[in-house]
Amino acid sequence: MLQNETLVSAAAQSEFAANGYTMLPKFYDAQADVAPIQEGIRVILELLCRKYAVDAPTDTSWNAMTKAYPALIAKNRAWGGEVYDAVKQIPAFMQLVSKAANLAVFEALRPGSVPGLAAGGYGIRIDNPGEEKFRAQWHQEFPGQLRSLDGVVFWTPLLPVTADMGPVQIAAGSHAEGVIPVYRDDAGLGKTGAYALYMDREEERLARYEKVAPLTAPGDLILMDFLTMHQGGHNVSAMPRWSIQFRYFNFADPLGTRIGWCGSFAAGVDFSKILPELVTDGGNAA
Ligand SMILES: O=C(O)CCC(=O)C(=O)O
Ligand SMILES: [Fe+2]
Repeated sequence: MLQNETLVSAAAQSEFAANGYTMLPKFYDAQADVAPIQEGIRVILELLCRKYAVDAPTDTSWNAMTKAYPALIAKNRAWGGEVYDAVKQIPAFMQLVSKAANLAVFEALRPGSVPGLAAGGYGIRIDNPGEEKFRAQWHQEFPGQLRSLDGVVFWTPLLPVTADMGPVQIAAGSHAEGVIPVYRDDAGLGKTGAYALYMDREEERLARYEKVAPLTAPGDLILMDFLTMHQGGHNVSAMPRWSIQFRYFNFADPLGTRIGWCGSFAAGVDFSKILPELVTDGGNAA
C-alpha cells in the first residue's frame, strides 16, 4: 500500500476519482523504459526501408519515426500497417506494458480490485498529419474494450507531443455520465470498428465538461477511466504522433464477471451482441 501511495500521490488519486483522468509526469524512465522501444522501432523501420527500397534516414530513432516512417507511407500507405503490427511485438514494449509499477498504479486507482492486463488492449498509435480515417473521435473506452466497467487506459508518448500534433483531449469529469449508448456510422470515410462508433447526444454531453489536452513527453503517463470521454486531437503538424496505450481492468467487477471479461473489437467480438443495451442503431454494423 505504501508503495502505491508513493507511485500515485494522494492528489493524483483524488484527481482521477473526481475528473476521470490524471497525468503522472516522468512516471517511466525515458532512458531505461522508453529508449529501448524507440530503438526497436528504428530497427524495424531500417528493415522495412531496405525491403521496400525507400531512401530515408534511420540512423537515429528520431529520424526513423519522424522521417523514414512518413517517407515509407508516402510511397505506399499499406506499408504503414506493417509497421503498426510489428512495433507492438517489440519486447521492450511488452516489458513497459507489463511493468509491475503499472499494477501498483491500477491498485491505487481501483482499491480492492483484482487487476487484469487486457489482451489485445495494447498497441502503438501512429497518428499521421491530416489522417481523419484513423483518428479516434470522442469516445468512452468501455464499448471498444469491454473486459470490465472500471478499466483504466494507460497512455504514454514516444515523442514529445506539442499542441499542433493533436494531443489527446479529455472531457474532465465526464465519467459521471456513466455508460453512454453508441450508434455506428462510417462517416463516409470507411471507418470501421471502434472508429465508427459515435456516442448518443455527444455534443450535448460534451458541452457539460471542460476539455483538457495535457502536453506530454516520453516518460509521462496519462491515466483515463474507461468511462471518461476523450478523443485524439487533429494532428496539424508535419510529424506523426507516436504513442503507446494499454489497458488494465478489474476481474472483481460484477459486470466484467458477468460478461466473462470478454474483449471487444480487437478480440473479434461484436460488443452489441454482449451488451445490446449499449447500442441505439438497432444492431446495424457500420
Ligand atoms: O492517442 C489517441 O489519439 C487516442 C488515444 C485513445 O483513445 C486511447 O488511448 O484510448
Ligand atoms: Fe480511447
